[in-house]
Amino acid sequence: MPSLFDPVQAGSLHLPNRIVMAPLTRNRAPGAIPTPLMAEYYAQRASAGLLITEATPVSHQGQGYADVPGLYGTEQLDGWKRVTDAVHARGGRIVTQLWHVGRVSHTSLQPGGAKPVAPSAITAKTKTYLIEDGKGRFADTSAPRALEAQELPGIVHDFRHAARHAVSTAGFDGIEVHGANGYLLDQFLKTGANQRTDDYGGSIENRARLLLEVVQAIAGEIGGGKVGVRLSPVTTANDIGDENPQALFDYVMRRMAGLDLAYVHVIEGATGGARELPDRPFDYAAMRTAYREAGGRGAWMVNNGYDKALAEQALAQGADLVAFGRLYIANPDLVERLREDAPLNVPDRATFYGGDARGYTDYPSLEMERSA
Ligand code: 8OZ
Repeated sequence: MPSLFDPVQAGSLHLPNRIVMAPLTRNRAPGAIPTPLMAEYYAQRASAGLLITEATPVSHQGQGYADVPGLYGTEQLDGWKRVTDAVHARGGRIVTQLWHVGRVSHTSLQPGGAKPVAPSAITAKTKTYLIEDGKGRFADTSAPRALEAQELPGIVHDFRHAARHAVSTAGFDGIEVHGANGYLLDQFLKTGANQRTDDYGGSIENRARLLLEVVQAIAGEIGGGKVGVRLSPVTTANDIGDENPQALFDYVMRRMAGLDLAYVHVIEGATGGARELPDRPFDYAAMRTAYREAGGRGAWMVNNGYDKALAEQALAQGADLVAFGRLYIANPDLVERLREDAPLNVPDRATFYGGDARGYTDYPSLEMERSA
């Protein structure tokens, strides 16, 4: 049985261990440009088998929160290049998570103050995060407009374009498509947000179409072996839900199987919350079986509330990689701490979103603690 500290191949990514830094929104990129502080933050965590960046909009329209870093402008790409250089200098591997928030946005964050876009004109009962006069606050999302069918190739183009530049200009080792947590691609997937009557709504095949087109386009651009996909079958994050997630995700997995992906990343349960949802049972093993039986060979990455014991259990049950979120906020050397069963620093919620180095790059490593 593999341990967390054994290497694994994920598509074209060779990972020295099975511990992954989950994507974590931190809102520390004013003007959507990655900063030198962000380079330091990711480089501190370079011993992870794989780093996944915070969610990163592929277009201005794809942005839904203040001070998240983008991946569509020259200065943004230059900023990210400093991040990937710093991680590579420390021997790490880093992919970026490509994001379009869809309806989870606010007119003040959209180009020209326009309405956010969505599969259907249904407002998400959720909050977004704005920064005004240097002060952050949560605000209701704005009412969206439904995307016209002829706009969808433009969305696919934005993802493909961002993926190309992520790898060729910004120096990332690959990308992860954010298909989870109630953002645009998840909105198209699920009945709670998608009431379209065209080829992108109604049946499971239609609702999965945009996600599959995006992943296929990116795989064609940079090679499937550099592409991961994040999914959250039963989360209620950002007011999302589906009438029949098992059938939906079994179908998505069978279709993904042919794309030779690096990995599939599954958030089990409610994002950042309960792993078991009694009112929404879901068989993750069946989802993985659907993928494997259709020939899918990507690494299987699990996420949500894992500790070392639960992670080892997941590996024993067939997972290949485990992504840790909150533990990585507070423990830059999480790999070493888990290896030694050393005490873990506790993350400070007050500094999760926005701010400066405090609660970001000032969590100590074991080495720092021992030499203090
Ligand atoms: C927390 C705050 C803002 C965004 C996600 C990108 O849930 C996010 C996110 C998380 O996937």
